[in-house]
Parts: sequence; structure tokens; C-alpha cells
Amino acid sequence: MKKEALFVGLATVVMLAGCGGEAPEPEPYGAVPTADQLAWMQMETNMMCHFGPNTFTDVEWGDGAESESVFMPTDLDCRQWVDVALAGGLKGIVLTAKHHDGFCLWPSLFSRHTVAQSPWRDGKGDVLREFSDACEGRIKKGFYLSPWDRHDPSYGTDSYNEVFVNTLREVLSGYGSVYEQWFDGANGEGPDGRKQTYDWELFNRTVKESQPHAVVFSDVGPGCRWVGNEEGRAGETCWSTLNVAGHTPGAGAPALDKLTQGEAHGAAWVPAEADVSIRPGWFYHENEQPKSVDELMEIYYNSVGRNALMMLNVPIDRRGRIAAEDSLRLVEFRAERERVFAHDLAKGAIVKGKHRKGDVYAAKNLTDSSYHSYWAQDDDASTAEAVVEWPQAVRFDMVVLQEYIPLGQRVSGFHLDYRGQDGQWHMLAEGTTIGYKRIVRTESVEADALRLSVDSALATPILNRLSIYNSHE
Ligand code: FUL
Repeated sequence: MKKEALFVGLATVVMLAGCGGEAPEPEPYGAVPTADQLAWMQMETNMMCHFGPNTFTDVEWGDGAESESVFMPTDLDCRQWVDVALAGGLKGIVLTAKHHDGFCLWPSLFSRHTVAQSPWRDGKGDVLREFSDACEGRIKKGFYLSPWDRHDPSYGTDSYNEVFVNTLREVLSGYGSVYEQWFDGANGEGPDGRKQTYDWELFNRTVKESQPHAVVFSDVGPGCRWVGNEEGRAGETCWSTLNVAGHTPGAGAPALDKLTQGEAHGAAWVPAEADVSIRPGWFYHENEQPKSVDELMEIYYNSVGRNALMMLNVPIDRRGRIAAEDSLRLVEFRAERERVFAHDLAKGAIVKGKHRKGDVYAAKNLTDSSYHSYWAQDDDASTAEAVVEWPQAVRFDMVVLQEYIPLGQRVSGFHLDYRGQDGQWHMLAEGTTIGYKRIVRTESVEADALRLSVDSALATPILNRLSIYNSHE
């Protein structure tokens, strides 16, 4: 390089650093999601399917003594499951490869309680194969495996952990990529009342070896955690962080309210997954009916709207398909979500707010369509304020907020005010955590401005979205 060119280059660097320019990116705070956890959270809603001998014996928990011959779907069509999930706007499907009865939906070499011992497809069938072929290129798939096995005679002895890991390995290495591995924490009694001490360390290691990108669900993660109830309800306060050291799934799990709320400053990033069934039971029972759209919307607001992933179980019937009424309900559920969130009133409005030095951190990032642009404050801030203004008053009753979680979850208190027709500010709502997503339902108001105030935060607040809707439009 010529001497003059070097000088000009250096001068430019000095100039940029000295005046103008922008503040460096804020540092991440505390535990943060991995790329896989972030992609998982962005799915927002996914589906679970319970299917197995219980589907045919009409119970919720098989005892492992059921004859394999009961497993006899008359018209299995896994492509239909995928069609239904996609029509419902759900982004993945987790299938019960093995429930508490121990029956394997694939011809496992480590069990004599499997599809291979059933008359279905002359003992040559493999539900996991048909399921994974149906998902390929269309939707993400995952598996539920219950370590509690009421069939395996070794349950309750050390050797059972090895048996379980062998079946786990078959499932995770034989059917292509898996986005989520679902471990039920149930730990019931085996033969003679024996209890199993699960080797979670070994189970998690096995998942990591076969499916390094899979997010592992259990009461305490490591990928994501149980929300602490089976109603699809996260806490009003819901941190994606939790102190899991010293805890195990099942009896060793943290108290239920800790699972529902997470913990501020928790050392691990283990976001909540809110599992719930579209019907009263997890398995198909002819006399049960799916929940109404209103009930599903309530669950959606209480899970996705409170920083959790919604996992909606839709049972497979005796034909091996999703019943027409459930499928219709899912289409209606999707249509209702699309209706409510069709028109973001914050788009095109004027958004102002103090921000960290540099246009790249401005408040307008709250209303653009990019996930990775955000509104940030100086490093020492723990509060923030943004105002959205319209030239003419608008009516709304819902506000959606998102924190930029790749840099951690921070906000612990916020409130919203609106400026009414009297020109005065009025309190509209208040809340604690935001996290990946917070949906705030409010009274219906007419306003020419909305103000978001972050009142407290564990570290300087960083938000990437503020949207405003009128759900009664
Ligand atoms: C629970 C199980 O006992 C239920 O049968 C169901 O599978 C649910 C998703 O998890 O722990």
C-alpha cells in the first residue's frame, strides 16, 4: 500500500471513532439462547400427537400388559397429520414413539412390545418411518419417549437405563433430523414396586451424539422446560432463565410455580414449553370433543403471549388419522389468529424514543419487519420510554412486545399509557416480564398515541418489536 493511501485509511478510522459513528453493540446479559433454542422459540406453536395401544384400548395409561394385537390402525395416513398441522399453522410435530406402556411404534430390536409383534401391516409396519417420510421437506419432527416403561422387565434395575438408551438411539439415528426430543419425567413403579433411577446424564448425552441440534424438553431442560401444568398456561411473569443445577426431571424438579415463572437471573436458558391437549385426554377417545376456538385462543395468549412455546396435542384416532372435527378446529384456530393479527397499527406510525448512540439502535426498529434490528439504551440504563403516534386517532385493544432475546431476557417491569381524545395520558396496562413475546390484551381504546415505559430491567432494555392491533376490527 502506498504511504498516502495508508494515511487516508488511518484518518478515516480516527474520524469515525472520534465523532459521529455509533456505540458498540450492547453486551449479552446472563444466560442466552443457542441458535437452536432461538429457532425453536420462533416456531411459537407446534403439535404433539399421542398414538399407540391406548388409542385402541380407550385408556390414558396402558399398563404394558396389553396385547400387541390391539394396535391395528385401519387407515394410517401420516401425510394427513402433516396436512392438518400445516393447515393449523403449527410449525412442528412431536410423536409419542413410546408412552408409559412401553409399546414401540417402530420395530425396536430392544423390545418385544412393538409394531413388529402386532398384526398391523403383517408385523412389517413402522409408524416412525411413515411419519418421518411424511414430514420430510414439509414440517419439522420430534419424538416423545417415556423413560417410565411399564412393560420392560428390567425397569427398576441399573440395566434398564441401557435398554432405554438403546431405544432412544434407534429413534434418533434412524429417522433423519429431529428438532425436539421430549422426555416425560414420569417415574412410576415397575415390577414388584421397583422404582428406576434414571440416568439423565446418559440420556442427554445420547441425544447430543445423535441429534446435536435437537432441543431437549424435560422438566428442567437442558433445551426447554415443562411449564409446570398441562393447561397450556405460562406465568404472568415468565423468565426463560432458571437455576437447574442440582435438579432432575420428575421428583427432583423445582417447584411447579418456579417452572411456570422461571427465575430472574437464572443461570440456564431453559424457556418454557406449554403442553396442552385439544381434547380432555392426550389419547383419542371417541366420546371426547375438541376445545372451542375461544379456548384455544385463550391458551395461545397465555402461552405464546407470555413467553412460552405452545404445544398443542392432537390425538390420532383408530384409523391412524386426525379426526375431522379436530382438523376443522385447527383451521378455525389459525384463521382466528390471522384475523386478530392481520393489521399492525404501529406500522407506518411515528415511533420516537431515546436511544443509545447511533441510528442503528433507534426506536423505529420496534416497528420494522426485521427480527435482528432492535431499540437499545445506554449500557447503564434500566428504564426506557417509546411513544407511537398517529396523525389521527385509532382504536386498539392489543399490544405485542418482544425483547431481543439473543442478547438475553432483561425487562422485569413495564407499563403502557394511551393518549385519549381529551389529550391526556391514561394508564392502560402493566406487566412484569416480556421475553421473546408478550401479548398484552387491554380494554378497547381510541388514542392518537401509545407510550411504552420500561420501568425496571436486569440490564439495559433491548426490544425489537412493538405491534398494536384491534382484535374486534
Ligand atoms: C404426561 C403423561 O403422563 C401423559 O400421559 C402425557 O403423555 C403428557 C404429555 O405427559 O406426563
